[in-house]
Formats: sequence, C-alpha cells, structure tokens
Amino acid sequence: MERERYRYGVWWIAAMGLLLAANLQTGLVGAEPPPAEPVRLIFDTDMGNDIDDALALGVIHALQSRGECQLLAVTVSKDNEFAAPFCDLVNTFYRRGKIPVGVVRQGQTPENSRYIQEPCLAKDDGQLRYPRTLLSGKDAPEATGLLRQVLSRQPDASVVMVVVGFSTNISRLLESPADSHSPLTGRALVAQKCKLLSMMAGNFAERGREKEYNVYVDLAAAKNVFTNWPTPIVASGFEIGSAITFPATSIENDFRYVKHHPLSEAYRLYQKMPYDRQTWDLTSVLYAVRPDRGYFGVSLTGTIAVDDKQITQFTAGPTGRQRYLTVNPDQIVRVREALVQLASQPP
Ligand SMILES: [Ca+2]
Repeated sequence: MERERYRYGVWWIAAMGLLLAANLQTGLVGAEPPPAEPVRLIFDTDMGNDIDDALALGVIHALQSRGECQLLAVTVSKDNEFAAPFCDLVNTFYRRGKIPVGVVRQGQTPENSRYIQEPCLAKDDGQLRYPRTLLSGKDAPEATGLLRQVLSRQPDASVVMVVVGFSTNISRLLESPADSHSPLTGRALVAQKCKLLSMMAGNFAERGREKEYNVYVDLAAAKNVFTNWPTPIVASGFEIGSAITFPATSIENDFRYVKHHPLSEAYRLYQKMPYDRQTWDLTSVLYAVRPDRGYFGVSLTGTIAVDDKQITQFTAGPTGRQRYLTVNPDQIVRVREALVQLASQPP
C-alpha cells in the first residue's frame, strides 16, 4: 500500500515536472506578451481621383492615435498640384502636419478634382479653413527620393507600404539607383527595409473579372511591381472594397464634432449626397495595420500577373509571395463597422 502510494507520488511529480517544462518552453508561465510595436507605414495614394483615398488617410490617423501605426510619409501618384496639399491639410487636421508629403513628377491623371481643390482654397474670415504648411504640390519633394530617404532611416524589415493608387512611385523606387540617402539600389533598399506591400489593385473575383483602374492607368508600373517587388504582397482586389460600402449616414452624423471636417467636406464635394461609396483603399489600410484580426481571409500564396487584357491573374504556388484578400458576409459587417468608427474618430 505504502509502496503503491509512493509510486503514484513519483509519477505525479514527474508528470507535473513535464507539464511545467512544456509550459516554460511555450512561454505560458509568467510571460506577458510584449507590447506590439506600431506598424511603420508609408501611404502612397492617388488622392483626388476617388474619395476612398481621403477616408483611408483618416483611418490611418485614427490607428496612429490608438498607438497601432506610425505614418512615416505620404507620397502622391496623382500629378495634380492640389493632391499633396490636401494630404497635408488632412495630416494637419489630425495634428500631424510634420509628416513629409512627396509628389510624382510627370505622372498620371493630372486633371482637377473638386474634393481636393476646394478644401485647399476655402477661407473663412480671410484665413485658410484648413491650415497646412504645403501650399502647392510644386513645393513638395519628388516621391522617389523621399521614399528612399524615409526607408533608409528605418530598421530592417519594418516598413509596410500601403499603395492605393497606381504603382508609378513604387515602380520608380524599384528602379532607382544609389543616391545620397542610401548606397543600395531601390530594389535592394525595399528588400532590406520593407516587410509587406498592402495594395489596392487588381480583381480576383471568381466571376466577371475586369481590368482594374489602379493597374491599367500605369500598366508598365503595375507589371514591374508584380514581377520585381521583393517582399510579400497582399492585394485587395476591386471586389473587396466593392462589397463593403461606407454609409452616407456616417458622413452626415459622425463628423459633426467640428464645424468644418475635411473628410466629410471632401466626401460631399466628390458626389451628390447621400451616397454610400465603396471602401477599396480603406481595406488595404485596415489589413496593413491589423492583419491578424480576422477582418479578411487571405488566399494561398502564389504569383499575380497581368494578362494581355490587362486583367490580373493569380497562380497559386509554393514559391510565390503574393496573396489577395477575400471577404465573407460576416466579415463585411465587421469591416464596415470598424471603418466607420476609425474614419470618424476625432483627432
Ligand atoms: Ca485610390
């Protein structure tokens, strides 16, 4: 009897010892998860062509206010002189007017856009309605050089690029030679400093797939990026943002905490209210900062290519590093709710 009890005791101690060792190994005992570092983010946008770019910039600021990201720079791929000042006035509204803004030279879509131009020019009692430091895009630095400068100062494998317009700037970045900011070529610099490219581009719907604006407006640039970008890419295809609309009721009700809000004013200028606009660019921001929250599904890894009809084609394969987002009905509800809360969050 004594002997049985002794044997049982030995087994029990041994079992507990094994359990403790296993827990220590997996870090379950006494280990607090380290606080997550804010995501170092660069936002490249064709601000002015569609209103989702403006709301996406607002979402970035809300996430930064929550300690989840740090906006290192904004670069603009729309070649219009009001695109960069509008980005600067939004940054200034969120009290981050020192964030550098770079612009494309000899870029695409120079045409005017009311929603970026009118907020830049609006005055009340002789003062700019939305103060800013950058008066014209002509005064802003060229985007490729700014991207090189900002990237060269970041820790290795730390930067997430969010690209929600054409690939003009990041394609030129890939092709850029060594300069005063870095002895590396653009491609090597990206490989060293970036960890992810989250881009709104292409179309990966199972049916009815068409060519997509961000791809076909600068086709050569998009092809270069899909072929030569050296980090993983996650693309939010046209069908993702199309399935998740931003409610006009939020624009009408949730932005009234100030007399003049640049995002709700821009939204009203873009189209006749009320309208629910697709959230394309916002989804690429949300995934970039919160990739592990289950807002979206992601495809298998593979490669994205553009075919001769300018349509994106995905081929799964173990060596590829590119994926695309998917979304189901429950996720659509969650993403819309998150985006409304974030876009309308006061500075
Ligand atoms: Ca865009």
